[in-house]
Amino acid sequence: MDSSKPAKAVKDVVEAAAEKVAGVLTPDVPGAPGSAPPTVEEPTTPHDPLPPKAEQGAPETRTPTGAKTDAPAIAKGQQGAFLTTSQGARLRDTDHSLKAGPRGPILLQDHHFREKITHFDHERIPERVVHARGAGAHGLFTAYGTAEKVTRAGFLKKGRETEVFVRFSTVLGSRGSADTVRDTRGFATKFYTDEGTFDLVANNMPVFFIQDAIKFPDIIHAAKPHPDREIPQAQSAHDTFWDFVSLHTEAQHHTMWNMSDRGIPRSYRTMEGFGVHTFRLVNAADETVLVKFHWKPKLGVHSLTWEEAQMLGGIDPDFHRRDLYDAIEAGAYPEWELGIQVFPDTPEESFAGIDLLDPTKIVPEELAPVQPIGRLTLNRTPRNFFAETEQVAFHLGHLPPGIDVTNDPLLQGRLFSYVDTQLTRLGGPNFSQIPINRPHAPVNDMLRDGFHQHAVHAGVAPYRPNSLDGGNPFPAGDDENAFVDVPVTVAEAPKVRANPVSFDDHYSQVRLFWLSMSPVEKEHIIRAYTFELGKCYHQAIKERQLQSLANIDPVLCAEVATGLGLPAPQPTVPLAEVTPSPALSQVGREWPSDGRMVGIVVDPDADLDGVGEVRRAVFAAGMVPLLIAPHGGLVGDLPVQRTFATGRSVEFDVLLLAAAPTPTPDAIPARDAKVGAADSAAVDPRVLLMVEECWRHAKAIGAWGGGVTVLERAGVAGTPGVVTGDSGAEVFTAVQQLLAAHRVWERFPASVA
Ligand code: HDE
Repeated sequence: MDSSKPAKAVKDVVEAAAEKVAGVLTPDVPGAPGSAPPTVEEPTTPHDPLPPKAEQGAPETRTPTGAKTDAPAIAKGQQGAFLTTSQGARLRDTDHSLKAGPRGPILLQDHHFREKITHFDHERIPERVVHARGAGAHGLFTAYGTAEKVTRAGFLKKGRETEVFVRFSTVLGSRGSADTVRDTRGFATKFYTDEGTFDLVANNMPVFFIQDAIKFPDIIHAAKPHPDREIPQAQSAHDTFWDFVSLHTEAQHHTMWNMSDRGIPRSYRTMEGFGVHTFRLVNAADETVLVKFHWKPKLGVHSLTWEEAQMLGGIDPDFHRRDLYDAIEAGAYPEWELGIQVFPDTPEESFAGIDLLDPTKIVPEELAPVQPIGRLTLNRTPRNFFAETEQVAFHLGHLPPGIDVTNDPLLQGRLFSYVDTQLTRLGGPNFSQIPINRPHAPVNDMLRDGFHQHAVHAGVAPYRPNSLDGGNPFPAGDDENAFVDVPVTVAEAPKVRANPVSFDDHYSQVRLFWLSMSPVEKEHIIRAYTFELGKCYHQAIKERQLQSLANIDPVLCAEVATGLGLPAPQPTVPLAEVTPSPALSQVGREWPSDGRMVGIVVDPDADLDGVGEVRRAVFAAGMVPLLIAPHGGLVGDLPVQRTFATGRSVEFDVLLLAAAPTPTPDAIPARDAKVGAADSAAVDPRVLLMVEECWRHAKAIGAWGGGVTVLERAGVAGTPGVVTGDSGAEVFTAVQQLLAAHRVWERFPASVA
């Protein structure tokens, strides 16, 4: 290769690769669009629509009243080989409007033009007022039967399988915002049970900013972009957010969770989920217990580093949804166990001194263990994002017999809000008839008409009592599995706008969370507060928040104050005596590594047999190998997924180096911003950058053969979590063991205890 003439050299390489590749290369890693590889020429022979991709699901074909139909799911979208109008008339041409001559104006009579443009003009619906950015997937919930004693809900009986749809989301950003911002994540699950739909509308954090739903517009207005400039998008690092949470100190607990690594999850697959509120379960004997719902991910709880999250915002703003869909496509089905913490249903509605109606408090798992009651597996991606993920409508009032609500004032307000919001977002009261929302239980309500009515109701008497429709529908009797409104006694009390006194403690559990963190997690929290407050303009707001930090912990406060260049205040309330909860920490254990991304740097001089072997081992371990090479196409017989120009370290969980590629002709500053001015005589600077970033982000790195030279050039050889070996297989095994701990934390000894 003549590197003195880069443009020509690149052309030669590309032509040689293209010749070799023609007709051979089909993607063997997840993510390629379409269910069949396209031809270069435009297909012109009419045929039926292609089948969906193998891993794609869709809502079951049910009628608006919940009955199963035999219609093939694909026919719900489109059918037949020919282009038609919305009324099914075949069309000859959709590329030219009907005009008065080739140079004349469009005729009003062009009904195809008008239909096409009018429909397009109305394609958008309002995004969700919160949780606008989300990604959904279909799956299956299998009950263990362990909850049978405490609830009569049929879907929780041993061995029952229930179809589900789950939507994960961020809270603050608009629909097109980045996935990896620091924020709370939504984790909403629709269980299509045969006794009525159950929606568990959860978050990845177990507490909330406010104790009363009437404050929801306040916290959201404070956290969303400023109303004048509409910045910043999808983040809490701004004055109005910190203004509110520092004045409204019941928000401090949730804020600490956001500042912790939980605010930047590695993946939806590595998030816990929490119902937040306490619910009431009722069994067949009408006995009740209070419970909190938890989702526990099979892969453990893991997060990004802050720098990774920021880089991903630019390099792959769809990182979390891509990760979810790629994992399902690769067969690494995401799994969670559903668990409950169970508390006696006493008149005080408290446990171990913790008020169970206060949504700013947790009950540590060490005091009330989470008891597993079933397993969720996500195994199908949506076929159509809008129809499924956008149109799904969750509501806390979607409850089957056996699950009831409590008087948590946040939960009570949510019971109103979730139907109300769909009326605008989904254009009317019939949103439960949209395919993704159709129940899988027989529906016989007396709701009629309204925009977008899909049911064709029979009869003349949608009222009760009636005799004209033979009395139908009938109320279910005691033995006919009706929903139970548990007749809870409400204590005699004046009608007031006030909270219980027990809600007044705003700091003790924040301290509990802080003291439960490992040193490295504490450092991340300090850095997050320092960054976020550092982005605020007003000193009064920083000082006010420092006062809250002083009431939580003096070390935390002092470290953040130093970063802000402000004095650390003294606490205004006594520091709480608390027992840490080790279950809150994310580090220190080992987890499976399914669906992780393994980047492998290769070039034509690499040990390609060894690389082929490693690729097979990575696939066999349920992970995805991505070959990173000087150019696209093939290296040897191996297909390349990333080039030095397109790949970036943040896409990979571990990096393997099988070669020390010399700078390729496109490694010139004018072409590639990643090149920089580094001395890149020996190794391509973009490969060095990849190694440096992986090292900084505490990722495992492995090398064999020529790859060992890269480690030496990057100055990381022999450091913790950097392994070398005689063969790719040996190196991959060692790296896989490191991956079990998620990151090589010992690379960064923490400075706080
Ligand atoms: Fe929500 N929330 N929320 N929320 N929430 C919505 O409903 C609301 C709260 C949560 O993927 C909205 O359909 C109020 C807690 C998730 O479609 C809206 C209050 C928790 C999602 C609404 C809360 C959540 C929403 C907006 C304070 C965790 C996304 C669009 C009392 C337990 C669901 C919509 C999806 C969505 C209201 C607080 C979780 C406006 C009034 C606490 C996961 O109705």
